[in-house]
Amino acid sequence: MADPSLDVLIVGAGFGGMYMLIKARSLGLKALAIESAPSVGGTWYHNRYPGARVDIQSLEYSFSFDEALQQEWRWTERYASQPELLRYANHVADRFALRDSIRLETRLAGATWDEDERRWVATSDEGERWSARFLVMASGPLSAPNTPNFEGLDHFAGTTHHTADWPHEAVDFGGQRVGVIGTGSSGVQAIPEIARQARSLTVFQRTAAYAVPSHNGPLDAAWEARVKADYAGFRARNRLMRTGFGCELPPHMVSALAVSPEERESRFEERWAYGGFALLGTFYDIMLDLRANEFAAEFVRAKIRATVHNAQTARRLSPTQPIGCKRLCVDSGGYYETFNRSNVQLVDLNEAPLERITPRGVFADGREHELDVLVLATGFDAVTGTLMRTKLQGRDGLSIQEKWRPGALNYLGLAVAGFPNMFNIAGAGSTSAFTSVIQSIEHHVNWICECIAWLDTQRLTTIEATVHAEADWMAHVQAMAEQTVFLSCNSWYMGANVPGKPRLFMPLTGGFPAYVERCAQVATNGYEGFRVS
Ligand code: N01
Repeated sequence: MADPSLDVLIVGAGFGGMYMLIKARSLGLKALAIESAPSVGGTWYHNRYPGARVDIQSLEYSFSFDEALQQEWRWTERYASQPELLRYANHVADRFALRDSIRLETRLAGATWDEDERRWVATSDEGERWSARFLVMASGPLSAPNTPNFEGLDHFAGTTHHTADWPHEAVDFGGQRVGVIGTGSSGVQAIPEIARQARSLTVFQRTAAYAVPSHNGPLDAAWEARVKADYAGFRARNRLMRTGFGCELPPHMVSALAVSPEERESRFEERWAYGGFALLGTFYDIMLDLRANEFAAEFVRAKIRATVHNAQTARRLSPTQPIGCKRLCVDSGGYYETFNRSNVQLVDLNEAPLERITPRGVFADGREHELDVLVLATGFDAVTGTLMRTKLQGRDGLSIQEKWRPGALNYLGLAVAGFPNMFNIAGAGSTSAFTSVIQSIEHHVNWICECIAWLDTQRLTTIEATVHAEADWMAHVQAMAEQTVFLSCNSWYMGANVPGKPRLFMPLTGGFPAYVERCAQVATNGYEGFRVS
């Protein structure tokens, strides 16, 4: 017999799930979070490969909802490492006494909408059952590892690790011949660390990455004190930014096409010296106009040529797609310098495709590269992957797999027509992928909780996005993407990294403030675009 007393079942106990639990409790709702891992922390529990760290500054990539929390937590570095982020997640769980409402090592097997009861009935893979008025999917946009179907992978006689599912015991690369496939954010972070330890490292690259320096180091105490003197104001200024972060160095509202080559260069240099995503804000049109974008792209290519000694390697490491079209990689380990090491070699899979994995290594470039360890830094079945691997059934038996066959249909990034009382955190159709995701999580959870409180006040039991509102929202997401350079490359933003996945641009590019305003309008207008009963 399902427990009838749950108001909210939350799937996931990363930052999204934990904040949802905190807010749901504050409304007096009976909530439970289930988490498949043996720990809270979500992405920061699983992605513990060497070099893993956040690509947004720690003072901005953290919760803002509680003044005491943000004052008392001390980040040690400008960009926090994975172990520190995991400690922070655990601190949040303890500080807000969440653990008794989190069921660890519990995986959602499926959930079905019961129309008669107007509740979700969910089961775990161990056969536990819950019934809940609301189902909140906080399972994370980057939580389903993508393992390409390489011929022979199962027969590799050495050890294989995926960056997104890294072992919890230390991996010793000392004396080992290591291969890394993949040069996105995870590969760019892991490669320098592995190169320092391994006997040899072979990097198999399909698409060259733009990596910008983070200039990471100990967190500047004076900067921390200044931010903490008015943390609420700092957060508020960040919420006005298109990305929800970076208020101390906002985008320069001048076109890259409108300045002299000397000014362009010196402005790029300033941002390069500052580090991180700031480079993309050197001119306002870098992500809007391919000509402006090319100036920024060429600036980074020149840095690659100046760094990498071997001209052919530098050429292979130089990306050709627009910069920022795939997520920019923020480098703390000296990514390009790594290719000057004598124990590192680069294999360009465009010149020499990866044919198969053999028991002894990788067959590419017309020969076998012998390896002891193979690291797959091949990313995620992003945004939809985790839900698509779950048995979710909405109204009239509609499965999420059927619903999302054409792509991740949604309204406001928060709801899906045909799936009443189900909400998504940091899902497709929201701006979360382009923001400091914790700020997006806070916004989504606040919106969801206000919605639940409103339903309760109105004595309503169900809320569901209409097909019409969903279609309009999808058209809006596509129209916004068309105004940018984001459609000019194959990225996980559009599902292009997973063979067979529908190509539909998933995140909203319109900027965080406009998105927040639209969500607020919907609520103010009595949840327009939703059917309530
Ligand atoms: O994954 P990716 P990621 N054969 O998809 C290659 C966040 N993140 O884990 O580009 C050969 O970016 C693939 O090649 P291509 C961040 O949002 C953040 O690195 O598809 N190669 C690519 O090079 C990020 O964007 C941090 O041609 C194959 C790589 O594998 C997101 O997670 C750190 C292949 C995958 O790159 C994903 O990053 C890490 C194949 N069959 C992650 N299939 C921070 O800094 C894939 N590849 C916070």
